Amino acid sequence: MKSEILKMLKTSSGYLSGQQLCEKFGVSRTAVWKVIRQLEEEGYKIEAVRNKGYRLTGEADVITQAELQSMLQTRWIGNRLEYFDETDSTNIRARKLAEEGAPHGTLVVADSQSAGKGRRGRAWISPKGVGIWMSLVLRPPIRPADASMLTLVAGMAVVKGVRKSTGLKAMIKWPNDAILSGKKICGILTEMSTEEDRIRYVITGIGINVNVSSFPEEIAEKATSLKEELGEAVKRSLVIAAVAEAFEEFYDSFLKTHDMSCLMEDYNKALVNRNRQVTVLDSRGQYQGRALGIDPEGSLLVQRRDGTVESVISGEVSVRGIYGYV
Ligand code: BTX
Repeated sequence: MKSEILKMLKTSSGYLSGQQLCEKFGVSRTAVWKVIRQLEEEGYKIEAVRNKGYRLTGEADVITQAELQSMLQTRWIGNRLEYFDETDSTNIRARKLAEEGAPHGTLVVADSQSAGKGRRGRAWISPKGVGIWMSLVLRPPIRPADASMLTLVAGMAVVKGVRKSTGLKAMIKWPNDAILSGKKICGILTEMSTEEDRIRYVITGIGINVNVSSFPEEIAEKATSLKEELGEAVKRSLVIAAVAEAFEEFYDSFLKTHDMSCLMEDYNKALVNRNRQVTVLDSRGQYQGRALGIDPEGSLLVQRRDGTVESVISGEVSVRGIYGYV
């Protein structure tokens, strides 16, 4: 009922009468009033006028379950939706839910994380009320070896969603960052659970700095937010909805071939590393070359000075000029 009332408040041009709401939902005036109170507590500004009813005044940057349900236009992402004011990590929450049988497309969103995770045990800074910290439970019918490409699918979704909701020309830094002005706005963490040679589930965690206005000193040089780049605050639920819609579109294309063949061209257009000098750090050591783009398997092709082309599957790839690397 809460998300329905919210939807009605958002779409109605005038006042919504309390009486009409009572009749529509078959509840008492007090029950309606309680829902309005809850929405106000969550941050919505609602004007109540006697004999007229309720009206939303002004935008609120809220990402609660009711808000997201009123915004999402997806087919399967968010059919189950879990929202936390605060949690340790949405990836941890999503993993728990997946273990308990949560369906494909379950979306976990938090307003803040106390133990946001990056790759290899690194921390992801996730302050309250200013970012998108979310994770998707996926149950893809693919081989475990192909799951790392879901990070690339998510990267494309973030870039498209950010462009659509803000107009900012976000770019992808292979394999798991999205950047603006050479600084990181988003990190993606994909984790999976397998059984023999089968995927039980994949968790794709996405962190986007939306209205973050200051970062700790150690990342201040290499991190930025949509608000910093745009010069004004951005409504997080809009970005979440746009990213989720784009994810569904790209995921469908990915599933047609179980690889990046259908997406490769668009991916490479959004790839900030393309045609730039990169330094590859992998288990064999370090070398330099020019990034050519990804191949259908999602590997980054890097041309060495002697002309040979390496296919980089994993490992740290640093890009000259990005995040201040030299
Ligand atoms: P990563 O290992 O590539 O990047 C982590 C590094 O990025 C950190 O060591 C730090 O230098 C830098 N960093 C930390 N916080 C931020 C930030 N807010 N903005 C920019 N740079 C930062 C990237 O790992 C994967 C991050 C995934 C985060 C999402 S949030 C929702 C989900 N839940 C969860 O616990 N993780 C994912």
